[in-house]
Amino acid sequence: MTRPDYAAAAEILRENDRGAYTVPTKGLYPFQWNWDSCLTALGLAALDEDRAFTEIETLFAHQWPDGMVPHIVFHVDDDGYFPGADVWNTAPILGLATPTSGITQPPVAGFALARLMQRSADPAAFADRARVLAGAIDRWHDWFFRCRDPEGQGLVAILHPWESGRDNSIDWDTAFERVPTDGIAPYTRRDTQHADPEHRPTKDQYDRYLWLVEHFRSMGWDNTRLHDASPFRVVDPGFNGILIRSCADLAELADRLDLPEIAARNRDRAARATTALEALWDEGHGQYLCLDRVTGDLIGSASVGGILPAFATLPPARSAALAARVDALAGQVQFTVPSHDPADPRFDPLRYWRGPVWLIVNYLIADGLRAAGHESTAERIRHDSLRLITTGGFAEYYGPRDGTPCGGGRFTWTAAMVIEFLR
Ligand code: 9WN
Repeated sequence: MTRPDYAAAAEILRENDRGAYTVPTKGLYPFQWNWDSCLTALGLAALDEDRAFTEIETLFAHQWPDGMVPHIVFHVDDDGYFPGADVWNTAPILGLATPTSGITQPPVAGFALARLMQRSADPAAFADRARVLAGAIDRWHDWFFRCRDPEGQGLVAILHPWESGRDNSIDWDTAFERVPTDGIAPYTRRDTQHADPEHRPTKDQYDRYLWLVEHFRSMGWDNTRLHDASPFRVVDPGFNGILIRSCADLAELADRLDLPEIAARNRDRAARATTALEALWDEGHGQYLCLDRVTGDLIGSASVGGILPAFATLPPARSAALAARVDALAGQVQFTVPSHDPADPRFDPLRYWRGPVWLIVNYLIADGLRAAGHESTAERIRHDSLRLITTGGFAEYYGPRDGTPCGGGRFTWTAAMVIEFLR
């Protein structure tokens, strides 16, 4: 891989920079997204460390009073995206100065902040800012276990597919059948005007996404009530794996920043969740599965969400099995890691999270596998990721069979991951 790709990636980051935050891509996503920003900060750091910290600080400036960090911050008016600020209606209900969405996203911030500090040329210069952010991330982690694990089972639930970041994964299909669609306000989608509708979620899925938003809104976005009131409550191993890694990384960083209480709390959260994660392991699939918290059943859907826990520190036998799983998938596609098992008849190679490859997910899996000693699998993922850029440019996601670029173009976090892969 040659330097021009690095230069092209840097150009995309600059192009999507709105001063104190970046947009995922022009047109399709005109606001700030939570996990996009945190992962983008890693790429930004290679260009301008100060700007990288600002990216995360801007997101956390919109943390809710209860500790949640929303999945979208609507910094500007733009009707190019649906559902916009008026649909969520959080600002009037909660008295927020800037409107946000009312749900959250995968908590990569703890990991991202720790990595920024590890890599910093001058960590002492950023220590004060890191301390403030560590406190805010600790409050977010506390929110997760208070509001999304009210019975103290050790793992947190998502209440909306958008929270997982893997919006239309096959993982949600069965649980989604419980979500009604009656009574939702008429609406016009915008995503299908920017991207190929065949590569996006269906209308039926959008109706259910909207029903959940309207349901939570009708309850005043009161997170002390939403968990038990949601017909969709799923424990996603990928989401929890990310949370475990962020708790563990935040704990280590807090030690270095002389914040012993934050360190102890997050070490404890990571340990408890790692133990609880074991209940999601499925020997038959050779990976983790989602758990439907309403029925108590594991969901028989072999998605990349069940491989993503490789990002966290796992018992060695689990990491080894996940590496073997990626190697086995590599035999079925041209580009790893498909977001769903191609052997499943529901696999859909170009439809968003039902088959395509996403570079951010590749990065997280490769990072964890490398740390666990599975160098060759990690290297294969890195190699495939960079080949996708060469053949398809900086797309939002790609077909795993032939590398077809899909969704939005000139995509920020794809560019950030390329910068990371080229380090
Ligand atoms: C809803 C911004 C986001 C990503 C998600 C991805 C997609 C939004 C959408 O885009 O979701 O949040 O409207 O489709 O699934 O992971 O954060 O890039």
